[in-house]
Amino acid sequence: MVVEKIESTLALVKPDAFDNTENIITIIKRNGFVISERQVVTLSKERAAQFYEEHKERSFYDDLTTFMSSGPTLALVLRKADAITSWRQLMGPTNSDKARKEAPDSIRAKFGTDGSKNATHGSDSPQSAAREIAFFFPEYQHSSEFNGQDVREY
Ligand code: RTP
Ligand code: MG
Repeated sequence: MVVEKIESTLALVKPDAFDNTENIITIIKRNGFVISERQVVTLSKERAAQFYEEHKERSFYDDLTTFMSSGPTLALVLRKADAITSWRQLMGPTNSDKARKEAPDSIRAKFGTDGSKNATHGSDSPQSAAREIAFFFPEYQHSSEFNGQDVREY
């Protein structure tokens, strides 16, 4: 018997795409993800800086944290087999202008603005997913602790 390992990943709908939340959720569900947590939050500049701490030496860090604290963000935990890679694939390239050329069906192509305001975020590894899920949902129980049946679904 093949047992698929269900993964959890953190997705954000960033402030530039917040008005498109319902469209993005429709795409997420159509692609087989289960939304097991959701929360709307407006990040302070400090909290945005903490979330994107890995980029603190980068030239775009100040612009990024200003943007991320400019309005509401929707935080989601998405679950399915291979969720981390699968969600990044669905988002498309980091730069929304590049996404429109290379992956026109992607979420960043459809809803993003440019190279920094790019509609969505997705964790890039199991370690990032664990840290980022805990950042927004400190009580979250990871999939390995579940048989899948107790998970809430939005
Ligand atoms: P994310 O972390 O938001 O899912 O995006 P990513 O992995 O595709 O890209 P990453 O390299 O982690 O960059 C984080 C976010 O910083 C902004 N950015 N701006 N102006 C620029 O050159 C630039 N480069 C990156 C984007 O909002 C990117 O998603
Ligand atoms: Mg990243």
